[in-house]
Amino acid sequence: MTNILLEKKGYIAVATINRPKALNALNSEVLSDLDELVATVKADDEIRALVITGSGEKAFVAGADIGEMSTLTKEGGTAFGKHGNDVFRAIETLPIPTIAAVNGFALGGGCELSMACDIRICADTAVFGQPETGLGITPGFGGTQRLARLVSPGMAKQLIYTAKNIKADEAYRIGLVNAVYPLEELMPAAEKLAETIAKNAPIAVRACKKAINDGLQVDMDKAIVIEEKLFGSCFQSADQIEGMSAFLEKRKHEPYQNK
Ligand code: DAK
Repeated sequence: MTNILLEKKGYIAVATINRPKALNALNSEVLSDLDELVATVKADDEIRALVITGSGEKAFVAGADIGEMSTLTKEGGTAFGKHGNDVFRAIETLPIPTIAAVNGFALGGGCELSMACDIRICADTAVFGQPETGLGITPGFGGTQRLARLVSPGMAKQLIYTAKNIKADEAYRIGLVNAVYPLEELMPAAEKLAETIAKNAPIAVRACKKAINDGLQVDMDKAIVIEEKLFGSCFQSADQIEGMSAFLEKRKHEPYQNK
């Protein structure tokens, strides 16, 4: 991958979008690198949680690449939007949990990338926004859909219609991020969170992600059935047997094996 650094640390991995000359803006090459990131993470059974961040101290991702988009035709724009939407959906549906560690500007496609992750935490220097209507376009990588689902529809509409950015404290207030840290504490906090997740039984964690994501798409009667099936699927796994045996034997469970 030309524009993404991937570092494995035990059972977690940290992917850093690394295109500093354009504040990590998403051009077609970065989108293709994200395709490769998804494939790499999916193929590696050792990775139990993924952190996504941006390189440098200024930006997570400052949006889709405006230079590349500026000359697109209608067909080209649709194709670019589809590439972004497909890869963001692939990130959203990765079996393992994902954490966006937002270290600065998360504008347009950057805000959308963070919203394709399961959990967002940010630095106190972070800035979020969907500036697209100010550029003559709509959000194109899922912003109209994910922002309206994550915060209230009214707040999403205000942010998108006004194209106004918000700072970290406001992002926290509206529930867009789970926590705000001083910049230097962001990555340690993100990695600690990922490690905490990675210590739990991976089969169960993945089942929880699927249950929450799939269940949110259907009515409660169907959602509960989704949970029932995923709950059942955990039984007779080595980790379920060990976890429950350890409780009954009043001892700490052995490290979970993802089996
Ligand atoms: N694209 C390309 N280059 C960018 C960029 C971007 N989004 N953001 C920053 N850069 C580049 C700048 O051009 C500059 O390059 P040089 O001039 O040095 O060559 C370099 O990064 C540093 O940026 P600045 O000099 O501007 O740095 P400042 O600190 O002064 O300002 C800023 C930082 C983040 C406030 C500013 O760079 C900024 O406003 N950037 C643009 C933010 C933005 O509007 N982002 C949203 C992009 S729109 C769709 C598909 C996708 C999308 C929509 C539709 N369909 C197909 C339907 C997605 C849209 C977006 O994401």
